Amino acid sequence: MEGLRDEEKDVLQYIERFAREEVKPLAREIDLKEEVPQKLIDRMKELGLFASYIPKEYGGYGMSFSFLVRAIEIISSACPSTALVLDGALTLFGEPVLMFGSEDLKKKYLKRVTEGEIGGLALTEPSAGSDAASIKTTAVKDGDNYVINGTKIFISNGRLAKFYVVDVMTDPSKGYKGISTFVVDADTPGFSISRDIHKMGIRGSSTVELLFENVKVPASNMVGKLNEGFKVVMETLDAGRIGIAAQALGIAQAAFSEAVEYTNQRKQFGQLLSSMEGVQFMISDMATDIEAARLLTYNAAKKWDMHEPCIKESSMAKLFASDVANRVATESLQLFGGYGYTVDLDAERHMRDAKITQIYEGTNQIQRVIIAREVIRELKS
Ligand code: COS
Repeated sequence: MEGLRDEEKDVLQYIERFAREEVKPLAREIDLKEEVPQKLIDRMKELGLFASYIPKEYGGYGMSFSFLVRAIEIISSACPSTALVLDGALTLFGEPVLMFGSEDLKKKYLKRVTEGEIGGLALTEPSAGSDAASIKTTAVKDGDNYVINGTKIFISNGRLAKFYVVDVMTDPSKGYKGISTFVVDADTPGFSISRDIHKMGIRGSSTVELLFENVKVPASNMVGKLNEGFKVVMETLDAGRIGIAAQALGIAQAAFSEAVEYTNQRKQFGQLLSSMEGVQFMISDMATDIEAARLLTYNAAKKWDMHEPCIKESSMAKLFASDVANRVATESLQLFGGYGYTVDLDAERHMRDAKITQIYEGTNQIQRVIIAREVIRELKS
């Protein structure tokens, strides 16, 4: 746990116990019921997790991003849907407000985040996924307010969120240079959840479609400057992608640990699976992949903490860790043989949960575009 403060290391021990004793036993039920129970969210509040990353001047504990990333990894190893509640609240809502919000916005909303009120990010639209700059939701100035109309889709923390950071077009003629970002309260008239979206994995995480019908928000709720909202959301995703890398890492670690334990118990042809060379090769490759993903993820988090440029590192961590999670989840299931394919074990859930990490917060194809652009830019400079 290099690079963490002593108090952060101590808290991580509590989080490990919380994940092992309280979250993991509920993971199957969370998957089946498609809901993270309120009691787990309350426990995360009690443990101070929502306050952890918020600076002390806004009522938080001022812990590092590196700490948060490890907390997300640990909780994801028990249940990635539960981890996503925390991850979304802090990296997708807290971080943009922290980075770009006015002092008033920070005082108003970050305090509420520390108290466990959950936030989300509303960027994606039915026709604007990878091409994030092609959003159609508009915000038109009306006195001291802006009036928002449009639809957002695949919004994580959907039913839990009390407020969202929302990307809108304030000048549609200017492309990404006409995008602005606002905080919108979920109880604002005209704001509604138009449907729940049911998924293959991370099924406990609430994912929704949002409808904005003449939603009036004060101009003072703008996060950052007028028409500079694309930067807000891109930098938010730089942090968010490290969070997803941590989530992928947690899923990979859980799948791997369970499979290795099994190979130490299961005998075929008169010997333990773990003593067979073919199985050992699988174990070695997975262990090496996980270690490499962990190093990339922690390195990106460290750079984020040091306010160093980390667009490339964030995308590399997300790309690699999510691919590792998928490889490891598939190979781990294979080690369980037929048992792995049943719902009696968690192996199949890990495989389903892993898949989204290659898709959300930018598909891995988009991560490759970002990495290539950064590498070429670095070579030119
Ligand atoms: N971090 C910071 N700034 C970034 C950035 C990043 N990761 N990516 C782009 N930018 C900046 C660029 O530097 C540029 O700024 P300037 O105007 O100062 O030059 C501006 O944003 C526009 O960038 P670009 O021309 O590269 O925009 P494109 O429309 O070509 O698209 C990609 C850029 C593909 C990277 C962007 O649309 C993207 O990330 N798509 C994926 C969206 C996504 O992750 N959605 C999932 C949401 S789930 S919450």
